[in-house]
Amino acid sequence: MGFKRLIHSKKIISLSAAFLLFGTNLLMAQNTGGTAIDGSTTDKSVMWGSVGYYVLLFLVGCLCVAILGKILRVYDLTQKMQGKKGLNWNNIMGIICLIFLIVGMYGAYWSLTVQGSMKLPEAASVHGVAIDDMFDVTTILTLIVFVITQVLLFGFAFYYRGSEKRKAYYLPHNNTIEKIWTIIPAIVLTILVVFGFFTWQKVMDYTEVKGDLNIDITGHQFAWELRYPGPDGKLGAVNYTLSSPLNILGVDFKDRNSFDDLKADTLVLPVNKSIRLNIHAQDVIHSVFLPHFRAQLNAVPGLPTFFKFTPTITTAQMRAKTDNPNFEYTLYCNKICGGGHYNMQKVVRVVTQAEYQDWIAKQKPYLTDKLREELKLPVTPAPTPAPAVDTTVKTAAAKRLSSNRLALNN
Ligand SMILES: [Cu+2]
Repeated sequence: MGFKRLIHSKKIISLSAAFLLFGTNLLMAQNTGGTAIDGSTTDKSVMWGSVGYYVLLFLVGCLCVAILGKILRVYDLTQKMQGKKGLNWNNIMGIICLIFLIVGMYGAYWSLTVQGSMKLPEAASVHGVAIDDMFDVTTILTLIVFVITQVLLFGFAFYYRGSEKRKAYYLPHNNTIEKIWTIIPAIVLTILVVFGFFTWQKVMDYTEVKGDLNIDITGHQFAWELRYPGPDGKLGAVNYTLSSPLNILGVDFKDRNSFDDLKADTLVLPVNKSIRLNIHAQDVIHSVFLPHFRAQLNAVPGLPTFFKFTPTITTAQMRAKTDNPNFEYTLYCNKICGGGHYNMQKVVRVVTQAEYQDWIAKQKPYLTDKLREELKLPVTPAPTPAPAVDTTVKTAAAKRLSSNRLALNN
């Protein structure tokens, strides 16, 4: 018996030693983990090191619980051998349930406060506020249900733990309870679904509104291309079969509206104006993702689509709000579309109307002289179409833009 116990303890000691050695190696690997090429410390070995560290902690925790269980069992048996009562396992299990409830609730609170603080800053678009409201209502409701059910579950397990003093009440069926726990969740879920339906209707606003600023965004491996309308406020047609190294987007110059279209590197948006992003893809599925505006829509080859939103907070205002002078809105690709997927990012800048007009006046035409040569188009500029009534660019800046275009074409 003594020898057996010795072997048993030897097993435990050697297991602990192996874990210690493993843990020390991991910790050393974390400390000596080299820095990445760009000087950042987000090395993969560090990440896997810390994953291994937490796995190890979990295993050590399990080992401690197992050892504690064995000690209690030995204590229980020795008590019984001495003719005493032994441990009350019902009490132990009840207390474990209570501890689980308290630790679990603290864990949920920690997750809500620490990880909850990592969420995005306030929504910078009209519909984004509605989405955030829906998210908040859903979180609050589920949080209330979570707290009530967990307290009842573990509280009951503790309070009504097995006892010789009382007998369990046999409850085969109770219609009142059945009605309560069917009707209340049904009402709450109906409210959530209806709320979600109306929010969705608002987000996917497909109505054509005069004054929408149309911007073409095209995804390809691995970049986004932007095309803005010229002074006519209209984007020319595109046809992917016309794509060439000089005409990447395949803009169709049989359409007169194409002649004054502009290309841009940064997605600049005037604040409080309805923006319509016309979304295209040329190779695989990409996804236009504007997290700060709570907007995302897939870019599918052969299936042009669009997403409308109205930005409400300028970049300058957001910099002041977040107390971060370097803050920039960003456009991402949210589909893993290949090796360079991570590179499909663009800076988005929300500016005032005046700033926007200054910026658009400086953008270069999509139809470059080289492209004009390739398409054998006359060097003289195409006649400017009558300005559209609904555009917001009928100002001095627009006139300046018009003369700019003439200058560039000459
Ligand atoms: Cu992509």
